[in-house]
Amino acid sequence: MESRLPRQNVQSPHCSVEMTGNHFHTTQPRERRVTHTMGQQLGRRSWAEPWKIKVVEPLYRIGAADRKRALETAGYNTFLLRSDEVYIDLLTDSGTSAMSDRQWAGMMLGDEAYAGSRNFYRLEDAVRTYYGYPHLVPTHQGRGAEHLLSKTAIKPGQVVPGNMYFTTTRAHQELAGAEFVDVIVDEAHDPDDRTPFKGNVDLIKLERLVHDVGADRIAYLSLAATVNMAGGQPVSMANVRELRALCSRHGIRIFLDATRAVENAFFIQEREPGYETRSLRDILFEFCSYTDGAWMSAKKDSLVNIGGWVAVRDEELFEELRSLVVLYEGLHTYGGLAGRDMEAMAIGIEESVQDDHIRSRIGQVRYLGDLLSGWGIPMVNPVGGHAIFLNARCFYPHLAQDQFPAQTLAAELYLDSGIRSMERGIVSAGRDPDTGDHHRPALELTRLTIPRRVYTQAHMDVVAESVKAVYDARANSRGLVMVHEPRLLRFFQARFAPR
Ligand code: P71
Repeated sequence: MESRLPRQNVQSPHCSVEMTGNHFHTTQPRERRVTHTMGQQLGRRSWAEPWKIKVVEPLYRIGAADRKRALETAGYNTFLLRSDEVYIDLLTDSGTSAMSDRQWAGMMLGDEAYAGSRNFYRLEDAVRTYYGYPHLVPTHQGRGAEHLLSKTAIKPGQVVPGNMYFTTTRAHQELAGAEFVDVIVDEAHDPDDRTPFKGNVDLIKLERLVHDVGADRIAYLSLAATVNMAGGQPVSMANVRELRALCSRHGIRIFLDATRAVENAFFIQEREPGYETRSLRDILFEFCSYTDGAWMSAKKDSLVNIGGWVAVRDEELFEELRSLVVLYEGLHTYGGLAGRDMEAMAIGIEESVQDDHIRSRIGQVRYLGDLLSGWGIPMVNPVGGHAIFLNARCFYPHLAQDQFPAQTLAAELYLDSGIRSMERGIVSAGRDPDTGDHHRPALELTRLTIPRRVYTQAHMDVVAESVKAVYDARANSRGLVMVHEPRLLRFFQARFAPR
């Protein structure tokens, strides 16, 4: 599949910045003449980020012995490292974006009134304009929105079908008394299947579920675009359109996890016939038009460090959400946020739907993916929007899944270079509430998540070389045992020891 990046976003020819002093890489002889840019090596014109840097934050890397001690203290769990112990932080793209000068300026326009802040109305307007939902309830972040929607839209004993689980989403659905049923297409569970829309819902699986349990027992269809745990894989417009028809036939609502829906729109523009010349903005709006409402972690697509919302079309449901938000988050015009946070979010929404922004964002993820693929490193393909998902099973075929291959890989990467990644395998999947046994997901992945507008191509090169070093040493890894297991969302605070 050909990327359109090179043709549409070509680096300006007058740029003559000289790169100097990468003191971590002294293995190449200094006199060697560089004759090809990275773009040329990859057979395309080079392109550059559509921004320049105004403020910098220094990075440090602690030594190998200190990293070993830090990892032991953290119980081999990258969530428990202190960020000062981390060099390049690829734990998550959540709340880790760099805000623009416009967003920072917007922070000064915060109206910190308890009720009716002007920034709330700006946010409401942005959500109506770009996502199309008339009724907005702000929340402190995505899981606040998941909580409110799960409590209002689920009756205990109901079933929630969805295109693969997400950790916090499923936890809230289960806490509200529902059973989550995975109805994603089979291809999503196969890291090597290169189908373009691996996030799609399997209509036959959904239809069969409706038939088996009855439409009344289905609380709603939980549709995520893109699908995080499948590797950031997109849902096609055709799929959501067909889902709308199927769900309307049975009177079932569709709620969208819009956390990375702008990235989903990029893949539709790139891959779906008929959408090549449509703007991201248009595509996003049409996609949302097939759904009854959405919840959002604005910490991803919308380029803010904190914030979220839930928005719906139905007035009655809105009324219920508005009553609950005052109990759990704050008044319905701030939902746990400061006025300035809502302003930054409103501006972030506008910036997030710019075509050149998304091309550069996903282009950077692909750049890392292309390097790793070229070296034969096993990972989820096609590369998704927000991260590279390394296939830990293939790194460590000698480890059983309950020796935690993906957790092991995250630990090895940190030891090698100070890069922080995240386990997305058996530890994240948790236990089946009925049987008490581990969920054993087909995908055992370690995620290298790329924050938006934060790191450069040189950082990606350093990451790629570390992954290669760990891959080359893969036969030496022995796996981990879990020595402490929290009851809820165990991956955040679980502790491990070497086997
Ligand atoms: C990510 C996160 C943040 C996270 C969450 C749980 C474990 C580890 C890291 C958060 C999402 C998400 C989707 C699709 C809802 C949330 C919750 N993702 N839906 O990927 O990806 O939003 O974090 O704002 O509460 O690192 P929230």
